[in-house]
Amino acid sequence: MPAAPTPRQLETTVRKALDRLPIVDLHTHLFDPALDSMLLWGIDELITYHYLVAEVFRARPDLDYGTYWAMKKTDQADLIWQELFVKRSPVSEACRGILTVMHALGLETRVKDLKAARKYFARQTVRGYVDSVFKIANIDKVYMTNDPMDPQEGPQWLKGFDRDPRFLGVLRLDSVVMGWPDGAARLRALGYEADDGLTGRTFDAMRRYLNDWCERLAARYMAISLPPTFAYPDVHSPVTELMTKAVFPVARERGIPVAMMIGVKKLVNPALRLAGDSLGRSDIDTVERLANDFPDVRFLITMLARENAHELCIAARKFKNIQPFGCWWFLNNPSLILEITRMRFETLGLSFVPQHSDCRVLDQLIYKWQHSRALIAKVLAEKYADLGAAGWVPTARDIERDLRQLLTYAP
Ligand code: HDL
Ligand code: ZN
Repeated sequence: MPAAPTPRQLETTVRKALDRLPIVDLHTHLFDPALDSMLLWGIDELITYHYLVAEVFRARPDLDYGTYWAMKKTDQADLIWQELFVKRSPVSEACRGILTVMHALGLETRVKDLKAARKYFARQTVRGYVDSVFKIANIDKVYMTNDPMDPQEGPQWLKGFDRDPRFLGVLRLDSVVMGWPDGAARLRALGYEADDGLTGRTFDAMRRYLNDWCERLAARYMAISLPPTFAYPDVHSPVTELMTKAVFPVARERGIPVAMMIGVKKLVNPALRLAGDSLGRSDIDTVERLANDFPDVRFLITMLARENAHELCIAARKFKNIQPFGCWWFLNNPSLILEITRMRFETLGLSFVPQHSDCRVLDQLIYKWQHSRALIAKVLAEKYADLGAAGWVPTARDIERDLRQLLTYAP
Protein backbone atom coordinates (compact mmCIF):
# COMPACT_ATOMS: atom_id res chain seq x y z
CA MET A 1 0.00 0.00 0.00
CA PRO A 2 1.74 3.28 -1.05
CA ALA A 3 2.10 5.87 1.75
CA ALA A 4 -0.71 8.44 1.75
CA PRO A 5 0.36 11.75 0.13
CA THR A 6 1.16 14.55 2.55
CA PRO A 7 -1.32 17.48 2.71
CA ARG A 8 1.22 19.58 0.82
CA GLN A 9 1.56 16.96 -1.93
CA LEU A 10 -2.23 16.75 -2.17
CA GLU A 11 -2.56 20.54 -2.49
CA THR A 12 0.02 20.57 -5.30
CA THR A 13 -1.74 17.72 -7.10
CA VAL A 14 -5.19 19.29 -6.78
CA ARG A 15 -3.93 22.73 -7.80
CA LYS A 16 -2.25 21.32 -10.93
CA ALA A 17 -5.44 19.44 -11.84
CA LEU A 18 -7.48 22.61 -11.32
CA ASP A 19 -5.07 24.69 -13.38
CA ARG A 20 -5.55 22.18 -16.21
CA LEU A 21 -9.36 22.32 -16.01
CA PRO A 22 -11.03 24.82 -18.41
CA ILE A 23 -13.51 26.54 -16.11
CA VAL A 24 -17.14 27.51 -16.76
CA ASP A 25 -17.73 30.92 -15.15
CA LEU A 26 -21.36 31.01 -14.03
CA HIS A 27 -21.80 34.78 -13.60
CA THR A 28 -19.97 37.67 -15.23
CA HIS A 29 -20.69 41.10 -16.70
CA LEU A 30 -18.59 40.36 -19.75
CA PHE A 31 -20.01 40.63 -23.25
CA ASP A 32 -19.58 38.81 -26.54
CA PRO A 33 -16.90 40.80 -28.44
CA ALA A 34 -19.52 41.30 -31.18
CA LEU A 35 -21.20 43.71 -28.75
CA ASP A 36 -18.23 46.03 -29.30
CA SER A 37 -17.61 48.62 -26.61
CA MET A 38 -19.81 46.80 -24.11
CA LEU A 39 -16.92 44.39 -23.53
CA LEU A 40 -14.52 46.28 -21.25
CA TRP A 41 -10.80 45.43 -21.28
CA GLY A 42 -7.35 46.98 -20.79
CA ILE A 43 -5.45 48.74 -18.04
CA ASP A 44 -7.63 51.84 -17.70
CA GLU A 45 -10.84 49.81 -17.37
CA LEU A 46 -9.09 47.47 -14.92
CA ILE A 47 -7.90 50.26 -12.66
CA THR A 48 -11.16 52.23 -12.72
CA TYR A 49 -13.16 49.09 -11.71
CA HIS A 50 -15.70 50.23 -9.16
CA TYR A 51 -14.07 48.26 -6.36
CA LEU A 52 -11.00 50.50 -6.73
CA VAL A 53 -13.08 53.65 -7.00
CA ALA A 54 -14.44 53.01 -3.51
CA GLU A 55 -10.88 52.45 -2.28
CA VAL A 56 -9.37 55.59 -3.81
CA PHE A 57 -11.86 57.77 -1.91
CA ARG A 58 -10.69 56.11 1.30
CA ALA A 59 -7.11 57.00 0.42
CA ARG A 60 -8.17 60.51 -0.53
CA PRO A 61 -11.23 61.52 1.54
CA ASP A 62 -10.52 65.13 0.49
CA LEU A 63 -11.28 64.23 -3.12
CA ASP A 64 -14.60 65.60 -4.33
CA TYR A 65 -16.84 62.99 -5.99
CA GLY A 66 -17.84 65.34 -8.79
CA THR A 67 -14.21 66.23 -9.49
CA TYR A 68 -13.35 62.54 -9.90
CA TRP A 69 -16.32 61.79 -12.16
CA ALA A 70 -15.48 64.79 -14.36
CA MET A 71 -12.00 63.41 -15.02
CA LYS A 72 -11.09 61.47 -18.19
CA LYS A 73 -10.87 57.71 -17.61
CA THR A 74 -7.10 57.75 -18.14
CA ASP A 75 -6.75 60.54 -15.57
CA GLN A 76 -8.94 58.58 -13.14
CA ALA A 77 -6.69 55.53 -13.66
CA ASP A 78 -3.54 57.59 -13.16
CA LEU A 79 -4.94 59.03 -9.93
CA ILE A 80 -5.88 55.57 -8.61
CA TRP A 81 -2.49 54.18 -9.60
CA GLN A 82 -0.64 56.95 -7.75
CA GLU A 83 -2.81 56.80 -4.62
CA LEU A 84 -3.24 53.03 -4.23
CA PHE A 85 -0.18 51.54 -5.96
CA VAL A 86 2.63 54.14 -5.68
CA LYS A 87 1.98 56.09 -2.48
CA ARG A 88 0.66 53.03 -0.65
CA SER A 89 1.15 49.25 -0.78
CA PRO A 90 -1.64 47.68 -2.89
CA VAL A 91 -2.66 45.10 -0.28
CA SER A 92 -6.43 45.04 -0.90
CA GLU A 93 -7.81 42.12 -2.96
CA ALA A 94 -8.93 44.45 -5.75
CA CYS A 95 -5.47 46.09 -5.91
CA ARG A 96 -3.71 42.72 -5.72
CA GLY A 97 -5.81 41.58 -8.64
CA ILE A 98 -4.46 44.32 -10.88
CA LEU A 99 -0.90 43.24 -10.09
CA THR A 100 -1.77 39.59 -10.76
CA VAL A 101 -3.08 40.51 -14.21
CA MET A 102 -0.12 42.76 -15.07
CA HIS A 103 2.34 40.11 -13.86
CA ALA A 104 0.61 37.38 -15.87
CA LEU A 105 0.87 39.58 -18.97
CA GLY A 106 4.59 40.13 -18.37
CA LEU A 107 4.17 43.77 -17.35
CA GLU A 108 6.29 45.31 -14.60
CA THR A 109 4.17 45.99 -11.50
CA ARG A 110 6.45 48.22 -9.46
CA VAL A 111 6.15 51.12 -11.89
CA LYS A 112 5.54 54.81 -11.28
CA ASP A 113 3.04 55.20 -14.11
CA LEU A 114 0.96 53.29 -16.65
CA LYS A 115 2.87 54.27 -19.80
CA ALA A 116 4.29 50.80 -20.53
CA ALA A 117 1.01 49.09 -19.74
CA ARG A 118 -0.91 51.40 -22.07
CA LYS A 119 1.63 50.71 -24.84
CA TYR A 120 1.07 46.94 -24.35
CA PHE A 121 -2.71 47.25 -24.61
CA ALA A 122 -2.51 49.59 -27.58
CA ARG A 123 -0.97 46.67 -29.48
CA GLN A 124 -3.89 44.32 -28.75
CA THR A 125 -7.02 43.66 -30.79
CA VAL A 126 -10.16 42.80 -28.85
CA ARG A 127 -10.70 39.39 -30.44
CA GLY A 128 -7.03 38.45 -30.15
CA TYR A 129 -7.00 39.60 -26.56
CA VAL A 130 -10.16 37.61 -25.73
CA ASP A 131 -8.34 34.51 -26.96
CA SER A 132 -5.24 35.38 -24.92
CA VAL A 133 -7.15 36.02 -21.70
CA PHE A 134 -9.27 32.85 -22.05
CA LYS A 135 -6.04 30.90 -22.62
CA ILE A 136 -4.09 32.43 -19.73
CA ALA A 137 -7.03 32.07 -17.33
CA ASN A 138 -7.97 28.65 -18.84
CA ILE A 139 -11.64 29.51 -19.19
CA ASP A 140 -14.03 27.40 -21.28
CA LYS A 141 -17.15 29.58 -21.20
CA VAL A 142 -18.52 32.62 -19.39
CA TYR A 143 -22.15 33.42 -18.63
CA MET A 144 -23.03 37.01 -19.47
CA THR A 145 -25.50 39.38 -17.81
CA ASN A 146 -27.81 40.53 -20.61
CA ASP A 147 -30.36 43.31 -20.21
CA PRO A 148 -32.64 43.93 -23.22
CA MET A 149 -33.74 47.15 -21.53
CA ASP A 150 -30.20 48.52 -21.75
CA PRO A 151 -30.34 51.17 -24.51
CA GLN A 152 -26.91 50.14 -25.81
CA GLU A 153 -27.40 46.37 -25.60
CA GLY A 154 -31.06 45.76 -26.53
CA PRO A 155 -30.93 47.15 -30.08
CA GLN A 156 -27.82 45.08 -30.91
CA TRP A 157 -29.66 41.87 -30.00
CA LEU A 158 -32.66 42.96 -32.12
CA LYS A 159 -30.32 43.59 -35.06
CA GLY A 160 -28.61 40.25 -34.45
CA PHE A 161 -24.93 39.32 -34.65
CA ASP A 162 -22.71 36.27 -35.04
CA ARG A 163 -22.21 34.94 -31.53
CA ASP A 164 -19.01 33.78 -29.91
CA PRO A 165 -19.91 30.38 -28.39
CA ARG A 166 -17.75 31.12 -25.34
CA PHE A 167 -20.21 33.80 -24.18
CA LEU A 168 -23.51 32.33 -22.99
CA GLY A 169 -26.73 34.31 -22.64
CA VAL A 170 -28.45 35.13 -19.34
CA LEU A 171 -31.62 37.20 -19.13
CA ARG A 172 -31.18 39.76 -16.35
CA LEU A 173 -34.46 40.89 -14.80
CA ASP A 174 -33.63 43.84 -12.53
CA SER A 175 -34.61 46.60 -14.98
CA VAL A 176 -38.02 45.08 -15.69
CA VAL A 177 -38.93 43.68 -12.26
CA MET A 178 -37.35 46.02 -9.72
CA GLY A 179 -38.82 49.47 -9.09
CA TRP A 180 -42.29 48.59 -10.47
CA PRO A 181 -44.13 50.20 -12.26
CA ASP A 182 -41.00 51.53 -14.05
CA GLY A 183 -40.80 48.10 -15.72
CA ALA A 184 -44.35 48.45 -17.03
CA ALA A 185 -43.42 51.50 -19.08
CA ARG A 186 -40.27 49.75 -20.31
CA LEU A 187 -42.32 46.73 -21.38
CA ARG A 188 -44.80 48.93 -23.24
CA ALA A 189 -41.91 50.69 -24.98
CA LEU A 190 -40.88 47.27 -26.32
CA GLY A 191 -44.43 46.44 -27.42
CA TYR A 192 -45.55 44.33 -24.45
CA GLU A 193 -48.90 45.69 -23.24
CA ALA A 194 -48.33 45.65 -19.48
CA ASP A 195 -50.50 47.67 -17.11
CA ASP A 196 -48.99 49.65 -14.25
CA GLY A 197 -51.11 47.46 -12.00
CA LEU A 198 -50.32 43.81 -11.34
CA THR A 199 -53.12 42.57 -13.57
CA GLY A 200 -53.51 39.40 -15.60
CA ARG A 201 -52.56 41.48 -18.64
CA THR A 202 -49.36 42.51 -16.91
CA PHE A 203 -48.37 38.98 -16.01
CA ASP A 204 -49.14 37.82 -19.58
CA ALA A 205 -47.06 40.67 -21.03
CA MET A 206 -44.17 39.89 -18.69
CA ARG A 207 -44.29 36.20 -19.55
CA ARG A 208 -44.23 37.02 -23.29
CA TYR A 209 -41.27 39.35 -22.78
CA LEU A 210 -39.39 36.71 -20.80
CA ASN A 211 -40.05 33.99 -23.37
CA ASP A 212 -39.17 36.20 -26.34
CA TRP A 213 -35.88 37.31 -24.84
CA CYS A 214 -34.89 33.96 -23.39
CA GLU A 215 -35.31 32.69 -26.96
CA ARG A 216 -33.37 35.59 -28.51
CA LEU A 217 -30.50 35.30 -26.02
CA ALA A 218 -30.61 31.50 -25.89
CA ALA A 219 -30.63 32.28 -22.19
CA ARG A 220 -29.30 29.48 -20.00
CA TYR A 221 -30.94 31.01 -16.93
CA MET A 222 -32.69 34.16 -15.74
CA ALA A 223 -31.10 36.26 -12.98
CA ILE A 224 -32.02 39.05 -10.61
CA SER A 225 -30.35 40.80 -7.72
CA LEU A 226 -32.65 41.35 -4.76
CA PRO A 227 -32.57 43.49 -1.62
CA PRO A 228 -32.15 42.03 1.90
CA THR A 229 -35.83 42.85 2.44
CA PHE A 230 -36.98 40.51 -0.35
CA ALA A 231 -39.76 38.40 1.15
CA TYR A 232 -42.11 35.61 0.14
CA PRO A 233 -45.01 35.48 0.42
CA ASP A 234 -45.71 39.18 0.10
CA VAL A 235 -48.81 40.04 -1.88
CA HIS A 236 -47.98 43.73 -1.51
CA SER A 237 -44.62 43.34 -3.20
CA PRO A 238 -44.64 43.77 -7.00
CA VAL A 239 -41.22 42.05 -7.10
CA THR A 240 -42.50 38.97 -5.30
CA GLU A 241 -45.71 38.89 -7.34
CA LEU A 242 -43.85 39.22 -10.66
CA MET A 243 -41.28 36.58 -9.67
CA THR A 244 -43.92 34.05 -8.55
CA LYS A 245 -46.53 34.72 -11.27
CA ALA A 246 -44.34 35.41 -14.28
CA VAL A 247 -40.68 34.53 -13.83
CA PHE A 248 -41.03 31.15 -12.12
CA PRO A 249 -43.73 29.87 -14.54
CA VAL A 250 -41.54 30.78 -17.53
CA ALA A 251 -38.46 29.20 -15.91
CA ARG A 252 -40.49 26.01 -15.33
CA GLU A 253 -41.83 25.96 -18.92
CA ARG A 254 -38.38 26.51 -20.38
CA GLY A 255 -36.60 24.17 -17.98
CA ILE A 256 -34.06 26.82 -17.00
CA PRO A 257 -33.08 27.96 -13.49
CA VAL A 258 -33.63 31.31 -11.84
CA ALA A 259 -30.58 32.89 -10.20
CA MET A 260 -31.51 34.99 -7.20
CA MET A 261 -28.64 37.11 -5.90
CA ILE A 262 -29.90 38.34 -2.57
CA GLY A 263 -28.71 41.02 -0.17
CA VAL A 264 -27.88 44.17 -2.14
CA LYS A 265 -28.67 47.56 -0.66
CA LYS A 266 -28.57 49.70 -3.79
CA LEU A 267 -26.77 53.04 -3.74
CA VAL A 268 -26.33 53.67 -0.04
CA ASN A 269 -23.92 56.28 -1.33
CA PRO A 270 -25.22 57.45 -4.73
CA ALA A 271 -22.15 59.66 -5.24
CA LEU A 272 -20.09 56.49 -5.71
CA ARG A 273 -22.34 55.30 -8.57
CA LEU A 274 -21.63 51.57 -9.29
CA ALA A 275 -19.41 51.52 -6.20
CA GLY A 276 -22.23 52.87 -4.04
CA ASP A 277 -24.05 49.62 -3.24
CA SER A 278 -23.83 47.94 0.14
CA LEU A 279 -25.22 44.76 1.70
CA GLY A 280 -27.64 43.57 4.31
CA ARG A 281 -28.53 40.28 5.95
CA SER A 282 -31.34 38.57 4.03
CA ASP A 283 -34.18 36.28 5.08
CA ILE A 284 -33.29 32.61 4.56
CA ASP A 285 -36.89 31.67 5.48
CA THR A 286 -37.98 33.33 2.21
CA VAL A 287 -35.51 31.20 0.25
CA GLU A 288 -36.72 28.03 1.97
CA ARG A 289 -40.40 28.88 1.43
CA LEU A 290 -39.79 29.56 -2.27
CA ALA A 291 -37.88 26.29 -2.70
CA ASN A 292 -40.66 24.47 -0.87
CA ASP A 293 -43.57 26.08 -2.75
CA PHE A 294 -41.91 25.89 -6.19
CA PRO A 295 -40.32 22.40 -6.07
CA ASP A 296 -40.15 22.20 -9.89
CA VAL A 297 -38.21 25.45 -10.22
CA ARG A 298 -34.41 25.26 -9.93
CA PHE A 299 -32.90 28.09 -7.91
CA LEU A 300 -29.30 29.25 -8.25
CA ILE A 301 -28.77 31.20 -5.06
CA THR A 302 -25.97 33.44 -3.89
CA MET A 303 -26.27 35.71 -0.88
CA LEU A 304 -24.24 38.79 -0.13
CA ALA A 305 -24.00 38.76 3.67
CA ARG A 306 -21.42 36.51 5.32
CA GLU A 307 -24.02 35.60 7.95
CA ASN A 308 -26.28 34.11 5.27
CA ALA A 309 -23.56 31.76 3.94
CA HIS A 310 -24.07 29.01 6.54
CA GLU A 311 -27.87 29.38 6.46
CA LEU A 312 -27.78 28.89 2.67
CA CYS A 313 -25.76 25.68 3.07
CA ILE A 314 -28.39 24.26 5.39
CA ALA A 315 -31.29 25.45 3.21
CA ALA A 316 -29.60 23.65 0.30
CA ARG A 317 -29.44 20.47 2.39
CA LYS A 318 -33.19 20.73 2.88
CA PHE A 319 -34.13 21.56 -0.71
CA LYS A 320 -32.52 19.80 -3.69
CA ASN A 321 -33.74 22.60 -5.98
CA ILE A 322 -31.39 25.11 -4.32
CA GLN A 323 -27.91 25.33 -5.87
CA PRO A 324 -25.62 27.67 -3.93
CA PHE A 325 -23.05 29.40 -6.13
CA GLY A 326 -20.07 31.67 -5.75
CA CYS A 327 -18.55 33.87 -3.07
CA TRP A 328 -20.28 36.95 -4.38
CA TRP A 329 -18.90 40.53 -4.50
CA PHE A 330 -18.05 41.52 -0.90
CA LEU A 331 -17.49 37.81 -0.10
CA ASN A 332 -15.01 37.38 -2.95
CA ASN A 333 -11.98 37.81 -0.71
CA PRO A 334 -9.53 35.06 0.37
CA SER A 335 -10.45 35.01 4.07
CA LEU A 336 -14.17 34.59 3.29
CA ILE A 337 -13.73 32.27 0.29
CA LEU A 338 -11.78 29.90 2.55
CA GLU A 339 -14.41 30.03 5.30
CA ILE A 340 -17.39 29.62 2.97
CA THR A 341 -15.81 26.93 0.79
CA ARG A 342 -14.86 24.89 3.86
CA MET A 343 -18.41 25.02 5.24
CA ARG A 344 -19.83 24.14 1.81
CA PHE A 345 -17.64 21.04 1.40
CA GLU A 346 -18.47 20.01 4.95
CA THR A 347 -22.24 20.43 4.57
CA LEU A 348 -22.87 19.89 0.84
CA GLY A 349 -20.09 17.58 -0.32
CA LEU A 350 -19.52 18.48 -3.97
CA SER A 351 -23.08 19.69 -4.70
CA PHE A 352 -22.42 23.42 -5.06
CA VAL A 353 -20.63 25.85 -7.38
CA PRO A 354 -17.68 27.22 -5.41
CA GLN A 355 -17.10 30.37 -7.40
CA HIS A 356 -18.04 32.73 -10.17
CA SER A 357 -15.87 35.68 -11.13
CA ASP A 358 -18.42 38.48 -11.50
CA CYS A 359 -15.89 40.05 -13.90
CA ARG A 360 -16.82 43.38 -15.43
CA VAL A 361 -13.51 43.74 -17.25
CA LEU A 362 -12.23 40.88 -19.45
CA ASP A 363 -8.71 40.84 -18.00
CA GLN A 364 -10.12 40.26 -14.50
CA LEU A 365 -10.69 36.62 -15.51
CA ILE A 366 -6.94 36.18 -15.06
CA TYR A 367 -6.81 37.29 -11.43
CA LYS A 368 -10.21 36.28 -10.16
CA TRP A 369 -9.63 32.70 -11.27
CA GLN A 370 -5.92 32.51 -10.35
CA HIS A 371 -6.77 33.65 -6.83
CA SER A 372 -9.85 31.41 -6.50
CA ARG A 373 -8.23 28.29 -7.99
CA ALA A 374 -5.52 28.48 -5.31
CA LEU A 375 -8.10 28.73 -2.52
CA ILE A 376 -10.48 26.06 -3.84
CA ALA A 377 -7.58 23.66 -4.39
CA LYS A 378 -6.30 24.34 -0.88
CA VAL A 379 -9.63 23.53 0.74
CA LEU A 380 -10.39 20.46 -1.40
CA ALA A 381 -6.91 19.12 -0.63
CA GLU A 382 -7.58 19.63 3.08
CA LYS A 383 -10.72 17.52 2.75
CA TYR A 384 -8.88 14.81 0.83
CA ALA A 385 -6.16 14.82 3.53
CA ASP A 386 -8.85 14.29 6.17
CA LEU A 387 -10.07 11.27 4.17
CA GLY A 388 -6.47 10.03 3.88
CA ALA A 389 -6.35 9.72 7.64
CA ALA A 390 -9.08 7.11 7.25
CA GLY A 391 -7.29 5.28 4.47
CA TRP A 392 -9.23 6.85 1.59
CA VAL A 393 -6.78 8.41 -0.87
CA PRO A 394 -8.16 10.09 -4.04
CA THR A 395 -6.90 8.90 -7.42
CA ALA A 396 -6.05 11.39 -10.17
CA ARG A 397 -9.35 10.39 -11.81
CA ASP A 398 -11.26 11.11 -8.60
CA ILE A 399 -9.72 14.57 -8.40
CA GLU A 400 -10.41 15.39 -12.05
CA ARG A 401 -14.01 14.13 -11.75
CA ASP A 402 -14.65 16.13 -8.57
CA LEU A 403 -13.19 19.36 -9.97
CA ARG A 404 -15.19 18.96 -13.17
CA GLN A 405 -18.38 18.63 -11.13
CA LEU A 406 -17.54 21.73 -9.13
CA LEU A 407 -16.33 24.10 -11.85
CA THR A 408 -17.91 23.18 -15.15
CA TYR A 409 -21.46 23.38 -13.83
CA ALA A 410 -23.97 23.91 -16.62
CA PRO A 411 -27.45 24.86 -15.34
O1 HDL B 1 -25.80 42.60 -9.37
C1 HDL B 1 -24.75 42.03 -9.67
O2 HDL B 1 -24.63 41.19 -10.60
C2 HDL B 1 -23.53 42.44 -8.87
O3 HDL B 1 -22.47 41.54 -9.16
C3 HDL B 1 -23.15 43.86 -9.24
O4 HDL B 1 -22.97 43.92 -10.65
C4 HDL B 1 -21.92 44.41 -8.53
O5 HDL B 1 -21.80 45.78 -8.87
C5 HDL B 1 -20.64 43.74 -8.88
O6 HDL B 1 -20.05 44.02 -9.90
N1 HDL B 1 -20.18 42.86 -8.00
O7 HDL B 1 -18.99 42.26 -8.18
ZN1 ZN C 1 -22.66 40.52 -10.88
